[in-house]
Amino acid sequence: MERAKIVENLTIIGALALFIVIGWSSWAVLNDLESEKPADITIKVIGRQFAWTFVYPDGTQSGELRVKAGQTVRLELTSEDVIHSIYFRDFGLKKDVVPGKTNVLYITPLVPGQYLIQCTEFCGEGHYSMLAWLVVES
Ligand SMILES: [Cu+2]
Repeated sequence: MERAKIVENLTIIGALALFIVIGWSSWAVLNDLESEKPADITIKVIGRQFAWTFVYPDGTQSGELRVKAGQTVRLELTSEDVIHSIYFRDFGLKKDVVPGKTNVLYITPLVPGQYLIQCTEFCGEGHYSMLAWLVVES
């Protein structure tokens, strides 16, 4: 076999191996993100133009998400109107909030403080104002 053909075959095999490694590791991360996990508290999150509402297990509602540091929080995300997307910038977490569907997102904030929650799906004229705070208490 001539040298060019050997290089060509090695390139194809190398690229294929690289795609398999990237695909496998991506699948593992995605599977971990999407799987059900034990949580300390479940909070319902309702998105609507142009505000977030957080509903706690005792039925109280708030415009801010208040949790304890170290708690694993299961967020059940629904929308009352259009598609929104909740984004915890400081945690690098984002999930679509879709009408008629319940998406789940887990967060475990460890450091007390205030963190911005944003909508990152253009949802209308007031999209820019669809902000809330995650308050992590010690
Ligand atoms: Cu929105």
